[in-house]
Amino acid sequence: MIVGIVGLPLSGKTTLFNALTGGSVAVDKFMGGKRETHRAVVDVPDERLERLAEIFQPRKVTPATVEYVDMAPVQREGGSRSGLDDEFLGYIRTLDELLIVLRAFEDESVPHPLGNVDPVRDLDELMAEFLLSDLAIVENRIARLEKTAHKTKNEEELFELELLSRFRTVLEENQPLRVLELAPEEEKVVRGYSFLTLKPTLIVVNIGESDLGKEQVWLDKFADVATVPNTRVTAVCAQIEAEIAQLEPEDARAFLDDLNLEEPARSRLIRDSYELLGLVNFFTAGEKEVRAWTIRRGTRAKEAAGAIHSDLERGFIRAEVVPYEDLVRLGSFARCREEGVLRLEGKDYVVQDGDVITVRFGV
Ligand SMILES: Nc1nc2c(ncn2[C@@H]2O[C@H](COP(=O)(O)OP(=O)(O)OP(=O)(O)O)[C@@H](O)[C@H]2O)c(=O)[nH]1
Ligand SMILES: [Mg+2]
Repeated sequence: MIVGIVGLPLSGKTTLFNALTGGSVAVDKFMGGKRETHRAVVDVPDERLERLAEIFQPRKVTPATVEYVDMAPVQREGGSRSGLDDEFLGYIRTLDELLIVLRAFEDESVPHPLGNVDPVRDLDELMAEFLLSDLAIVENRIARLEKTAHKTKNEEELFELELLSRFRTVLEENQPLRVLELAPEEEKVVRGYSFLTLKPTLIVVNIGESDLGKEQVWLDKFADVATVPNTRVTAVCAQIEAEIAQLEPEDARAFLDDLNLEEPARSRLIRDSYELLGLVNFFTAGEKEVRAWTIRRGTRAKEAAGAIHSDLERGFIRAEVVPYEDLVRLGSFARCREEGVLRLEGKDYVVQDGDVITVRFGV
């Protein structure tokens, strides 16, 4: 699962990338415009995994991960409304989620591409680009379908045409496609188009050091956006977070205390971006390893077993399932069996978030 960090030039993308990944990619005030990107795989903090590790004392603990990509800035070629570079947009379309960085910090030594600091306007600018790009795809496809669908009366094509017409209306009203809550069969029809405004979106307002504690003032400006489905808005100071990410744990604690912060925003941001992906975690637990596995919501037991190993899917017999809460409350699989909370499930069982699963299989 890949989360792309996108934003206008010099909004703090690389700084935030460093904060999230604990890395130290050089930030350079004059780097704007470079195409290359950085990427890193990051562990998703999960308290449940820690609790399971306390019980099983495994040799190894393996959390779920998410990958972050630090993107080149969004900027229009020659400042025209002609839209963005196709290659750049094509790449953004392959991402699973967008993390949009908006500059809210003041710093005279860092120029702003639009002249002054105004994160609400910057979000409008970015959304306008993404909306136009989606609209172009929708209109192209509608034009093609209109030529054929009415003649052939092909039901699938008519269904898609009707759906895309609704998309066009939404985009023309300047709304992201996320406002539509799609039924699974609708989602399936349009998945291949990878619409930008349909992707889960985490908006990060990058505030200045002096605005720490005044996050809500900034967040209030984005109250409307925050109500859009599959959208979250949060405020952090990327610069400080990047500095904290470089510290040893004790130093980081002291630093946070100094600033009256409870936890680094890093953990929260990673969790937010992970949750927005709409995925489900199940666990395997034993003396050897306690591990989190990532599957899509609605995945059935046999296929979920395949996430662990293809042999487990092929030779799937049944799954022994205990909800995480019960296992932590009772302290062992044996006690769960005695109490009747350990269930045997067949291949079609829909795996739930937090299930601890032992797969029985034979090959
Ligand atoms: N004061 C302050 N400066 C920041 C903050 N975040 C980033 N900066 C500074 O802004 C400049 C640009 O930061 P980058 O992280 O390189 O921004 P970027 O979006 O990756 O820039 P490009 O990739 O060139 O578009 C650097 O000088 C950073 O030190 C912040 O929260 N506060
Ligand atoms: Mg950068």
